[in-house]
Amino acid sequence: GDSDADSKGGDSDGKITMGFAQVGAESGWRTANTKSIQETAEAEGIDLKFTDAQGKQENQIQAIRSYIQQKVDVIAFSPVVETGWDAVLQEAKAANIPVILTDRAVDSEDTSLYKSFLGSDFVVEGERAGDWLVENAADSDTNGDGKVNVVQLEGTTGAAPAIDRAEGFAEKIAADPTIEVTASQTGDFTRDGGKQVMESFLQSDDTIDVVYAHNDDMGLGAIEAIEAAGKKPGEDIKIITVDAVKDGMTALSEGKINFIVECNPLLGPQLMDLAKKVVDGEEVEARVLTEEGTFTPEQAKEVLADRQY
Ligand code: GYE
Repeated sequence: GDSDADSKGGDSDGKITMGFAQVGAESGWRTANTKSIQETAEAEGIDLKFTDAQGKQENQIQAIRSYIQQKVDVIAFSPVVETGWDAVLQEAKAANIPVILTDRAVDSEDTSLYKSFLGSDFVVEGERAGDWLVENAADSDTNGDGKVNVVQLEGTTGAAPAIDRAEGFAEKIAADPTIEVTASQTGDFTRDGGKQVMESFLQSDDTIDVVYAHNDDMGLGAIEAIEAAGKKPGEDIKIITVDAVKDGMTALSEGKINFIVECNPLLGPQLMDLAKKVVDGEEVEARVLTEEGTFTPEQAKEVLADRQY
């Protein structure tokens, strides 16, 4: 057939080709997310072209441009940061290649640049973390000085989950004037980043009651720093994280983390379903939300054995 027919998923083998530009491999969440996408593509007979941008926006843009050149049927990606996507998304639109955002949002005002955004509501996740702290404020004042001093380990600067998890949390803790975020810095969603930032926080402040980490990995890094400083994570310093990957859930069940807000990485099935529909020209929902909950240590113990990731 001509090149037009070839670009519409109607190639000779009838297979849909998807170009997927992943953020990187920064966390347990990301590893599970990648696995879910690759396994589902395989199971659904979708030809997946996959790139890992190693946390760099310019690498993602380059990958998307190469998918456009290769005339894939659909492009999906998880934008490392929110801003700066309009130009490359215009190029995809001009080439008639539908784009699906997964996991993270972009801040483009022109929503015709993508067909759908599949992922969590990160503001709600931050709110759930904040609600827990407000409910457990008295208990979280570990040094009993009447104040709940919180240090925040932020995700990647400019990333939707970092911006939104900070926002939702701040909104909820505003209800209790004893709770205050005394320091906040990025740990880039990595274990090592969380450990290093926590080490410096501990050196400059011995009144820290609570760590709020934007993901499990940074919380796990903070645990290492807290233990190295001779303190007990979960007791001397309470820890709240987001994700609920296996390593996080294990620490939660051991009482080293006190509360985890779930963020589901298993987006593969919903993503492939959306991809088939947009390639077929079907209308899809502009926003597809994933369902998730929260875990206490007791709940973590119950589900840990069956945790897939
Ligand atoms: O929470 C974090 C990962 O975008 C939801 O990215 C994702 C976040 C996740 O690095 O662990």
